[in-house]
Amino acid sequence: MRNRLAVLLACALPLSLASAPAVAAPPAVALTSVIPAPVAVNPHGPGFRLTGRTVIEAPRSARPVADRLAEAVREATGYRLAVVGHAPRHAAAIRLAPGRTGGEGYELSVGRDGVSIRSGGNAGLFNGVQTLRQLLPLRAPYAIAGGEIVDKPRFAYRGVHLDLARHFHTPDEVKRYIDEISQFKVNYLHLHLSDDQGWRIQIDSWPRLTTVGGAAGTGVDGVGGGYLTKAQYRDLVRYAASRHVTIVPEIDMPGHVNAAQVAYPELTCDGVAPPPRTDTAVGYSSLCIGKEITYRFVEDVIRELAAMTPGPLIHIGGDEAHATPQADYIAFQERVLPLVKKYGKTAYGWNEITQAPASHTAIAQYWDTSTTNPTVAAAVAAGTKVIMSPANRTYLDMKYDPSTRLGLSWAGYIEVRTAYDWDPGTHVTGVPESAVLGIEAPLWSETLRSIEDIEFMAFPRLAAVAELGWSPTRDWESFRTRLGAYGPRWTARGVDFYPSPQIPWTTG
Ligand code: TNX
Repeated sequence: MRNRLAVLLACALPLSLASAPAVAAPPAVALTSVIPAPVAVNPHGPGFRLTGRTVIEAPRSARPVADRLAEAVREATGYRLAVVGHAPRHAAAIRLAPGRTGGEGYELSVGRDGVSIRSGGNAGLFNGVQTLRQLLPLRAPYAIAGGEIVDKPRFAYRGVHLDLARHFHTPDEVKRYIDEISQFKVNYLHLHLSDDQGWRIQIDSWPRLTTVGGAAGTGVDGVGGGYLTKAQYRDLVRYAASRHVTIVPEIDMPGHVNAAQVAYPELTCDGVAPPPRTDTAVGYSSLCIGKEITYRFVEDVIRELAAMTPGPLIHIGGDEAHATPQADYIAFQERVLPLVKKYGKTAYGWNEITQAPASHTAIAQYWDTSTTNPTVAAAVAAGTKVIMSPANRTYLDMKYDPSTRLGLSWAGYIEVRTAYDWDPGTHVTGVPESAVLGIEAPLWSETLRSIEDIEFMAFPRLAAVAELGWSPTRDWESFRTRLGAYGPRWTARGVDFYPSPQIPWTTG
């Protein structure tokens, strides 16, 4: 029936069109459809058709990026492309090559003979590869539109956060999350490794932290047990690094420490173990600020964390310490923030740390829902750098709307447009863009158990946050169209994203 229709149509058409295939090949994906939007896009000229005979050419130094590209192409198309040091001059190839654009920037160009991605380093080449992945159609023929893209990030820090304390998420789940976030050029993953309900990272000098604090039965509702061994953590660090993602570990203190105190009652002021907690209350626990053992504990943990973390940052929490008197809180931070430096790392903490002068050489994570915070502004004037995570814009654990099955709503509902329509460089009074290192989207796990839960809350909003972190301009109409066209890619990878009514989803 369909063939007969094609013949009838062909007869009715002028000759040149009649000889075209009855079912037209899908158009190439436009160069302008990439998320996050590149700095400059110049579509022109013939494109390139990727086939199983296309080769990937890369110098030895870029081999890890080339291998990742080959893996991504295999997953997307089934083609097993050869990776070679030198392709013949006019061979159809994707060429990774040194370029003038340094750091994380890259230049991508698509012509008849293939694709070239140039950058001064592997981080830039990797970012160019993520762009190319989005230009590959979902189905054969794999026509890639012609033209050039020149690109680099607005902010150096583009992060996401994942709470392993309220519910433990396995290394395989974290890896899957890394695979997804890195496609949007997210380059930091902050892991929240301890809280009242659980302790999730092996510390050799305090073994009960995990044997007790990470045991089965810990976590919200007693169903989030588990912890990372050092070997698993190191493996995650390596896996993330191969996707140009740096792991930032967090141990939350002086509040959020109930699980540690259950394991080690000497960390309380009266030496009595508190009951384990599996509820979601916050702000009731505190380390004992006047006891020396507190600082032996903190230093041991920071030393062991620093030794297994190649990245530059250690997050020491500092939020919601409502059970710590303010003077004690400041005294604690004046001792602890310098400890991070002692072990060769930069201290990073929730914005409450800005009450302490020692935070002036640290990084504060702005999670406040207000656009004014005089304590933070004063610290910034004294040198503190800021990563923007306003809870009413970037918290991926907030419900999309009142009907969302998962998540919380204390900071409001966050639909995609709310996550997108703000500017991290001007959002907070007294925090100019020059003080902003970047942006991070936290994902707290009180209501989340599975990787499906994580993905449903993160996507599509994370794409919005990623664009704010990378792209120089913001355009909601353009973004929502590009996001709508991206949906079938998540579907193809089995990612159960929230089908926001604000987005014109296409079916691919
Ligand atoms: C506030 S944000 C917290 C967390 C909760 C989160 C839930 C922050 C620094 N602290 O303890 O998990 O809200 O949205």
